[in-house]
Amino acid sequence: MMAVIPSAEPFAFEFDPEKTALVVIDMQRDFLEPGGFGETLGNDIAPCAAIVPTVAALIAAFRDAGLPVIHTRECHAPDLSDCPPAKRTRGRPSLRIGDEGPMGRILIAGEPGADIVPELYPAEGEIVIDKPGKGAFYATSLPDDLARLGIDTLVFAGVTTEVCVQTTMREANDRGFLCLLAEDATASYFPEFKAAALAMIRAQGAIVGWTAPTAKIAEALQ
Ligand code: TIU
Repeated sequence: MMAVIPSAEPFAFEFDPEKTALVVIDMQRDFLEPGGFGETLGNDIAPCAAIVPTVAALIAAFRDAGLPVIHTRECHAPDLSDCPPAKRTRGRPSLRIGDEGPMGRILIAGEPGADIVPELYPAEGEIVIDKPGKGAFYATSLPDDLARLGIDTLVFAGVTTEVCVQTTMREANDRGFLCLLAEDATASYFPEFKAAALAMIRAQGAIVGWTAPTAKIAEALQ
């Protein structure tokens, strides 16, 4: 049976919950806690850390509805074989990808900092996608996982809105998925970039997708 979120922007979002999955992007200690990758880049982590309870509520709504929750982590192999030098050498961070930080090596798979924050930890059996890029479709099993599950609609949450969330949403949109962003379950280190990303996603008649608050998404899943 189809569900609808009448107040979604830019217009009502109609979807089939049976074919819908939640994708929680990169809610890792490296982006949300002091001493992680996000902070080493010079960012204030507060706006991103603040959405944890809202993301938890959205995850609970999907679990309660028996729908798939997929988690992603931006991270690299310990030997950095999947980290392009152009990514590692970018800018002037206080610590680079692979360097030893307070939560282990920055953005390296298996290190404490690269793992998902305890409040949002994946449940047994939920898919966790480790991705070397900003988008979750590049060099991962996500396309195959979604095909196997018969998914045609994706709800997005996580950080950061204009980097990994928007990149993944655009990848999904180009692959034919209906895309909805939970506007209060996503954040950026730059509030003005979050606002701009939401606006550009839903502009031109949902050129990339729709946005709606977590409470309205949860209501539609009941
Ligand atoms: N720096 C920043 O805004 N984001 C990232 O590097 N990765 C994600 O968005 N996950």
